[in-house]
Amino acid sequence: MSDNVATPNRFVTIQEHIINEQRQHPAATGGFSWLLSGITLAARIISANVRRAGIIDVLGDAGAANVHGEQQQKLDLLANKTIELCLGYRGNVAMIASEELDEAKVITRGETEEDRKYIVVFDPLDGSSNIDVNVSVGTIFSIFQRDPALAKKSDDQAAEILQPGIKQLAAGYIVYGSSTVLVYTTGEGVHMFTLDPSVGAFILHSEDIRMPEKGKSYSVNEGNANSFPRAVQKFLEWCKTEEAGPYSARYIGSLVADFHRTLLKGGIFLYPATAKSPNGKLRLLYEANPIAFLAEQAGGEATDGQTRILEKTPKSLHERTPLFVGSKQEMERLRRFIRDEA
Ligand code: P6P
Repeated sequence: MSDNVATPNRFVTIQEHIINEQRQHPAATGGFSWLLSGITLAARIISANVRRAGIIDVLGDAGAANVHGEQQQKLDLLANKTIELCLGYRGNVAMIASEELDEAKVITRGETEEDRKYIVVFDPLDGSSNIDVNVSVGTIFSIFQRDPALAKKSDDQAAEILQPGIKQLAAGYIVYGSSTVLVYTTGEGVHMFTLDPSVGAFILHSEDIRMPEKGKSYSVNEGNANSFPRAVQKFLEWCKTEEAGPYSARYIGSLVADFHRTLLKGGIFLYPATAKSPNGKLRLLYEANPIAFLAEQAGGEATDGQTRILEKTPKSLHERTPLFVGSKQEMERLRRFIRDEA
């Protein structure tokens, strides 16, 4: 081609990336890729609404509270419905669970097991209370295969959903920030895409992201510090010493945004048990688990202070957990303070 002809940069869309990943698994039927494309469609719709929140009537309270007693935002319900519809159209998702739904929901009554193969759990719009002040928010998702053996043990249809995080087939998040970025893993590394709104496609930004072994910041709501476990208080005091750096404090108050920074820059995010949330505030199934899967795939770690997050088996859909996630060096340092306090 002559030199003076502009050639578009070679870009890879998320659909192409997912298909390429699928080709690594000869047994893959394409149904999983089809499901992931349902999530990327929902992400584009939610992004369009988040970006116009001040213009269209989607700001503010929806006038109802969720199962956790939290005031639902209009965008929470819009995001929830969008994901439910986009997954329903895929025809292979048996059940969903969401922060905004009290109970698990059957969305496909297909005839064959292939029709009803997957379970998707998600937080449709994490950090939504920040929307009104234009702070980044996000969607977090996690995909499992159904486990009929669990269903047989209980008449609760949600039993199949209560699987440990190590069973996740895929996990990811979309952060609606200065740009809309989707990060996902299927267990083959962590990959990041940026939404190009001019063409409505997620374009590959980085493949196989590695979390730095050590970072320069810690991320925690220090307003709760007086009720943190003593070991956590000592760790944070250490972070402020010349010996440690000191570390910078960075806290946005949206899990997805705070974790996205930790994934790319390293460091540590902490949401410990507090007086107000004695079991931690974050939910195991659709917040801690997907974040932990991504962190470990990128070379980081995630625990509840004692146990690896991915090895915890949920006892209920909306179970909460303390969450410590980040670079190996900070996680090891925290572990030493916890061991010394034991
Ligand atoms: P706090 C948002 O409400 C959220 O669920 C997470 O996104 C975030 O990490 C956490 O709560 C913030 O909680 O108590 O610091 O406001």
